[in-house]
Amino acid sequence: MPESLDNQTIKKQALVLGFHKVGIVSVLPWQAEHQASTTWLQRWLDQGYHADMAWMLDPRRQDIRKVMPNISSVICLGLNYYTPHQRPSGHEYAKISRYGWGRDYHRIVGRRIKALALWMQAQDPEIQVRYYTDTGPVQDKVWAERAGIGWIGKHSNLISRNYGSWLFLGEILTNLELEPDLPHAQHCGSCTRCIAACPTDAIREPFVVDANRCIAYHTIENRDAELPNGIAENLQGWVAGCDICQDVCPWNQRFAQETDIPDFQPYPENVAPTLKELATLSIAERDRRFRASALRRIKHKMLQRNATASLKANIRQQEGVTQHHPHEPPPLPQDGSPSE
Ligand code: B12
Ligand code: SF4
Ligand code: SF4
Repeated sequence: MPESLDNQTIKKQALVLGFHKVGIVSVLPWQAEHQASTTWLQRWLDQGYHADMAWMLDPRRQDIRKVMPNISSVICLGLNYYTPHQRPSGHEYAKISRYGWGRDYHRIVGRRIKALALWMQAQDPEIQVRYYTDTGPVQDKVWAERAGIGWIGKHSNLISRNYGSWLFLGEILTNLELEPDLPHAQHCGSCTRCIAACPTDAIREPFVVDANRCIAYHTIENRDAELPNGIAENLQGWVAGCDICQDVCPWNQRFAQETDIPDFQPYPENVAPTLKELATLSIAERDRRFRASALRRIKHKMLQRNATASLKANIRQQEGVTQHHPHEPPPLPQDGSPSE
């Protein structure tokens, strides 16, 4: 197994390529803890929390050696995508989540990961690599937490001390032997803001999101002609993903920093589109607006469905028919809140 590159040299190169976070996990010698997260994954699957995402059942997700049998290390990478634009607050506006505001992160992160992987191989042809960003049967967040990039918060997203949770994640699996970093400690403490703020009670318990109840799942993945009632009534204007649990997180409120990657700046029409215009958007217009965007994954009919459902929910609310999700304003965290 090659040992030609070390931890620090790889990290330096990752930073040169523009990554904001990098950390390394060694899976040698193989230990049970490398599979520990699969207990949670299996439990999540057993409860049906994956909804219609059958691809989540891929057994390789449970054991990284099935993805790369001669794996020695996982190089985890993060790219900050936060931009300080704020959405307007009127009911007439459609909300697009931040991950979809700019160019498709699969391309932007993928291009950089590929560059790092090719650079590694150029240093030593014995080095083998496989790389992913949301694209493989690999648990991106779990490996990133072990690599010390951040911790998995109670909303189940990975939070870093420097950028909050506005980080896209990816990783390089390699046969290269590398010195590992320490896993990141938890810093949610007794805070439960994200759980209290979720309008559909999708965070069933700390760290566990049921996709069947999650607005992000229904607006991005659900291809049915209609959204279930409990979701449609509580969309709050979201038409593409949902950022509510991240927006309320104190780590994001205090530590988000503007990204230096121009590709993540929002397309001008993505921050404040109206529900009406998206509900009636033509296919040609949708293709023009979302060119090279991650939102292309949301089919034209789905986008129209989401916007129409939000419009209808607004009308019902004005008529006083809808039962709002009853929750008190989220409590301020007592401990575990960011103190630096
Ligand atoms: C499936 C999926 C979804 C599904 C399910 C969400 C989910 N929480 O799993 C849906 C469609 C709902 C979704 C939504 C979103 N997603 Co998504 N999604 C994924 C995907 C493909 C797999 C995640 C996964 O393995 N889920 C399975 C469950 C079991 O895992 P988990 O929630 O991660 O839970 C683990 C831990 O919480 C832990 N755990 C569970 N319980 C407990 C209890 C204790 C005590 C402890 C210590 C640990 C623990 O173990 C679990 C299993 O390993 C990843 C990409 C990838 N390949 O990893 C992107 C990914 C997670 N998504 C991402 C994003 C950006 C989003 C959205 C923010 C997009 C948006 N704005 O709408 C939302 C966030 C919604 C939310 N609150 O989770 C990013 C997250 C980046 C980050 N900083 O964390 C990822 C990593 C893609 C990427 N490469 O950047 N997503
Ligand atoms: S993304 Fe929205 S619906 Fe899903 S868990 Fe977070 S707040 Fe709830
Ligand atoms: S809102 Fe609070 S509990 Fe939720 S992820 Fe952020 S710090 Fe953790």
